[in-house]
Amino acid sequence: MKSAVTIALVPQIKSGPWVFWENIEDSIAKAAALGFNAVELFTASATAVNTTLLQQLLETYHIRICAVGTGAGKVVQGLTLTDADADVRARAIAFISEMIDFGAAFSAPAIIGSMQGNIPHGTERAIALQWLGEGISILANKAVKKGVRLIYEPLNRYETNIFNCFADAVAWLKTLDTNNIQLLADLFHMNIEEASIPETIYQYGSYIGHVHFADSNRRAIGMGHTPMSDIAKALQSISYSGYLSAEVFPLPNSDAAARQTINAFNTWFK
Ligand code: LER
Ligand code: MN
Repeated sequence: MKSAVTIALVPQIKSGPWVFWENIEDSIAKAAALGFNAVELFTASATAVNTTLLQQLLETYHIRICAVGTGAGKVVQGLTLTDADADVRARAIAFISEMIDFGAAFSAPAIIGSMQGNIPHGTERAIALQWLGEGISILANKAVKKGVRLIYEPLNRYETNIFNCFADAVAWLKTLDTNNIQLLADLFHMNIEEASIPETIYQYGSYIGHVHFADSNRRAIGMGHTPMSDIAKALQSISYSGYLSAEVFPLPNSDAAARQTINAFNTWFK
């Protein structure tokens, strides 16, 4: 298993659960100094960061990009894959498609979290799920061509009314004509929605492609009451070999949250 920490470069969402917010070089330097294997980037768009500069930074600091988040498409531009307006859905697909290109240049998958949206008022659930399935299938096929997976993230009930539990997300994924989608196990969302996080990991382990490493209160692991021992055992027992990426609030500050995260990672997984 590999460690990662989030870097958000979108000023409009400064209150979100991301560890580093500074300019990209300082953030990457800090992540590398703490010994993280990778950083997860949250950018305003696919062109927000100069990729040549980014490549140089990754080489200088011997660190990788583990994934790119696409949520700015919703937060900044109001796009989702389930908007009732077909034009907005098409722009959401185009936005994520460009993010797949951006991530794939660094062998990193794109994550569909908040871009899944919500079943709109006045729209039948089956119709909205059809829109979501069409969009995600197009994007999963695009990701195949780029040699990366697509990561879909079940969110808690306060963020989406689509799928909150792994069981429902997996049942729906099986209806799609693609096997290039993996699920994101965000321990914060799972703490709210799953009956048991370890049992869910045992049951759906083969679908897990990424983990958001967050405690029950969305602070760094060890700062809440999530039972990490059983979760670590479950991840080890399914031979999870991907990243545990700290998508947590920068509390009490970014540096302390990052340090707490890497200490927790080393405690449970080294
Ligand atoms: C994104 O990874 C996520 O978990 C959402 O809750 C957006 O904040
Ligand atoms: Mn998450």
